[in-house]
Amino acid sequence: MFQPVVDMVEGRILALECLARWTSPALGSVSPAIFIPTAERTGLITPITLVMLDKALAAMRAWPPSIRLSFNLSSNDITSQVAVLRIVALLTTSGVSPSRVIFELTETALLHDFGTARANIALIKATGAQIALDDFGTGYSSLSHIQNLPLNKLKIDRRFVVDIETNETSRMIVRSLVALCHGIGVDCIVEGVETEGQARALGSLGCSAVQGYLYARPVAVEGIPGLLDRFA
Ligand code: G
Ligand code: G
Ligand code: NA
Ligand code: MN
Repeated sequence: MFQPVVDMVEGRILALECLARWTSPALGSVSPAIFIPTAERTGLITPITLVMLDKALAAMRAWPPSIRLSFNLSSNDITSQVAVLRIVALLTTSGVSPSRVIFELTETALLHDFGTARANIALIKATGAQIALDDFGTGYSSLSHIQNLPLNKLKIDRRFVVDIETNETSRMIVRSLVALCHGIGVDCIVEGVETEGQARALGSLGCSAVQGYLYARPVAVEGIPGLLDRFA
């Protein structure tokens, strides 16, 4: 599935984030919160990553060139040089410009082996692709990651959006992260925007790049033309 990241000021799609979904013949629809960790434990995540990336890069050929692909990598992917070299090979042979691709990493993904992850991030960035730090503010959020990684984007976790209209602490956290991103030249994206009230509050804090059910739920490949029409 694909869910847009939108510029809420300009009302246009900046990127489509690829999200894994699995319908099992035996179990029906299984949440990625279940099958992604299972695939990570069993060594199946990298084959899944590679199949999904191949499909997503193929789907991108039908998108306007201004729309990027945002793609989640798991800890196992980013800490394996073999996996990253395969990712780079797909990127450089896909026929789409690697500069249109953003790889989303979480901080937990970096913790296991930061040195290897950093070297692999350099391999990915050498293709022209971009790096986003996902779910910032959850888990092991560390300013040293912002200091020590060549980030292009920071995605602020939805936990700060839920109560942004009523909780001054959430507002100040978002305001500070927006200022930090602005100061260091990193694009800031706020996740989980569900209501007009939240969007207004975020707008007043200087946020424009957002993602959430207010703008669009994840859609299947077949739904992308309709989505593009809606934002045209
Ligand atoms: O799509 P949803 O919010 O249900 O995803 C649940 C979790 O699974 C999120 O943390 C999301 O980042 C993760 N996830 C979804 N798709 C992928 C994927 O293709 N690869 C990896 N590694 N994680 C994914
Ligand atoms: O970990 P990551 O940020 O990649 O997870 C993205 C997940 O968040 C997707 O599975 C998507 O379904 C979910 N999501 C996207 N927008 C919203 C939203 O507005 N509210 C909530 N609760 N979840 C969202
Ligand atoms: Na993500
Ligand atoms: Mn996220």
